[in-house]
Amino acid sequence: MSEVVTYNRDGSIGVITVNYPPVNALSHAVRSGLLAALEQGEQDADAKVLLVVCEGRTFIAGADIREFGKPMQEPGLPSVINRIEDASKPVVAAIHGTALGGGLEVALGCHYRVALASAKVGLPEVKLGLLPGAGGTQRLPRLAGAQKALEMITTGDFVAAGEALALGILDAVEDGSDIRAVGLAFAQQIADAGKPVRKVRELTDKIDADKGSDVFERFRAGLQQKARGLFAPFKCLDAVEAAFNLPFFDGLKRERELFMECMASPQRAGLIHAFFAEREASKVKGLAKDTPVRDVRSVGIIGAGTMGGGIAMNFANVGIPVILLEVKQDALDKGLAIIRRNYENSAKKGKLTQAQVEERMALITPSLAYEDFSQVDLVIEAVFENMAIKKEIFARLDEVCKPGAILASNTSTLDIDEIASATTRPQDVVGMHFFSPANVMKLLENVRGSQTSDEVKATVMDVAKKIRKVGVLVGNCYGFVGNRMLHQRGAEAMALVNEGATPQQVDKVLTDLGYPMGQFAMSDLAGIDVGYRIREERRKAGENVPASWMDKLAEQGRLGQKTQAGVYKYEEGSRKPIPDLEVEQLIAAFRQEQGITPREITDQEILERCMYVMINEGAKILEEGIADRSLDIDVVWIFGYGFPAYRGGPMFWADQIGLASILDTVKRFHDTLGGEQWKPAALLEQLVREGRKFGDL
Ligand code: 3H9
Repeated sequence: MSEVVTYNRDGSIGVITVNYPPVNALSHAVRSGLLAALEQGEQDADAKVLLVVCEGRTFIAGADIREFGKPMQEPGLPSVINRIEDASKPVVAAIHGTALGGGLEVALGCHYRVALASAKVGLPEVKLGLLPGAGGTQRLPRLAGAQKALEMITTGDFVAAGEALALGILDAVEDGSDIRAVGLAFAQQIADAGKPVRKVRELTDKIDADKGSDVFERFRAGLQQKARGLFAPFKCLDAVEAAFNLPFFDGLKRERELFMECMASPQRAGLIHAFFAEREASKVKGLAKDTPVRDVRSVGIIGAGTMGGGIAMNFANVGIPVILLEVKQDALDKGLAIIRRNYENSAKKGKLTQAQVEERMALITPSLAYEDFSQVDLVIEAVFENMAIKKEIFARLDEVCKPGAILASNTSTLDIDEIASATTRPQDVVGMHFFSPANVMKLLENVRGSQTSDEVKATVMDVAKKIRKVGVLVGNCYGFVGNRMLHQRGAEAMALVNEGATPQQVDKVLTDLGYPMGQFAMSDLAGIDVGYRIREERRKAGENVPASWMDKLAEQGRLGQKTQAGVYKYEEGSRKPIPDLEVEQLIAAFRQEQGITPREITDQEILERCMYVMINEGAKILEEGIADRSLDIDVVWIFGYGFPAYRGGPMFWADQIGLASILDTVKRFHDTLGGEQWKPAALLEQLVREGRKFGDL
């Protein structure tokens, strides 16, 4: 008998227990163990009903993703599930935690399903570029109907046990926490009532009801909008439709074909890389697993602007009290009003109750006095990018904060060590770089200074988890990982416009690649004044930052979306960028002033210049140890800048394109355009020489 799946009997119930931490994924050992245990249960004459239950934190959370890409070992999951469905005695699945993907498919192969009220079920394969490939697309519609099955399978969203019960996916939901006891009691009821095996594949009501309905066409039209550029959601739709047009086993065959198409798609590879990269990023290289983590029970935030307010919401959302500090009462009032408006908007959309809005607001205490920070565990400074002001603030924090408080800056570019030098406790100073809008964007780029202690590094990574962000720890340099690469892309995008491209042409190339918005639409969202201030700071510091037409926009008060005019113009209440003739004229005048004759620029050149300059910079970032691994860079870009997860992140994307061809192009731009940014990174040259990839590092 397999060690990960065991069989034993409890009275008249034959219990099949899966124990394969951390999430009972359906590895080869689990699949063959399930088959063996099932056979044992069938042969056990005293077992009237069989029960499938899991040890640990969850029911089976899916196929074992780590086995993807390796040769498949028999038995395959679809045949294991068919075998369960064909069992001679009723089989009950008892679900706790999350029954996901292949896990839910196993449960659908069982004849009855009971779950704890806290459980969730879902078919999230689409998020990995796949579709449920073990009967999920054929069985779920037979229980939940076309509409709900399509929603669940094309979005991958989970459904709570209560809703799953109402949809017919589950047969019973019980309170409590002991899944084995709940499962045994339910299985006993089935045995006592003498209920027969009930095969989901033989249920026809919902199939007959939705046959020929227009739901598939509606979904297809919706996906053209919502799933632009994605492969798997459309295949999911085709597979579910097959459940309505084909007999069950032909539908299974069709599902298999479509599953294999998804398996072979580069999007699947990108999404699975992104899945593991997100989890790996939380394990900081060189930081011992048992590094102590400080308790963060209260937070002070300096600055109630867009950033500070958004950051405050993150903490209030998870019940951590915040003191929000401003210098002037009206700025404080304005900041709080914006936070309230954001919460009220969520309430209007039904995402929060009014009571929750009030609870969260009550967790945010306004303040005008630094002394109020004397007992907080963490302070995050979120004022604008000015080193002198930040140093003044940190010196003040050093005076008022208790020993052991973590002093963090939300700076997006400035030197953490210089900020830390204003205090007597550089070991407690760290960067915590949130991304705009801070209450929405998932990334938290934590920046270690040269003296930041391990305990502080571990704590800020832990804080990221607590506030449901994806934390990445990076080194200290201008712009860290994200903005340092963005800065190169931005400069290149600006140069392309100087040379003859339009902002909308540049942006379209980037959105065609899969970014949700282009470089210039993003500048408008962040505020043109942000980049302008940074350039001005650098000029003041004596750096040679060339003049730009975007400086002129800022000087004219065209600050982006907030003034309804930036690189684009915006209609009242709309975020849709509209190309603006005035800006075209301003750009034309700038070119003339600079003596530039515009030329035709191809989309391919835009793609290569915007992306390869980032890759080359990414290689330098790795070389310098600012990022520990290429996956850290990928995570920064996916969660902070909307880089399409299905391309796996910029460094993974580069590996797919081939580093040799990227290096050739970088060298060509170095020869023709010049500039430090096009100087090939030594690491890139080395990897090409050795025939290796970023992912091999
Ligand atoms: C599928 O089922 C295909 C079938 O339809 C057809 C087949 C023919 N495999 O997220 P966490 C690891 S596709 C292997 O930090 P949480 C994860 O890497 C699959 N490993 O915990 C991590 O490892 P480590 C459909 C997996 O509590 C550890 O478990 N299923 C898998 O925040 C803990 O994970 C999915 O897409 C896996 N399937 O969240 C579900 N899942 O400790 C994907 C997790 O070494 N998983 N690991 O870093 C999830 O959504 C979350 O992991 C879950 C737990 C909600 C389960």
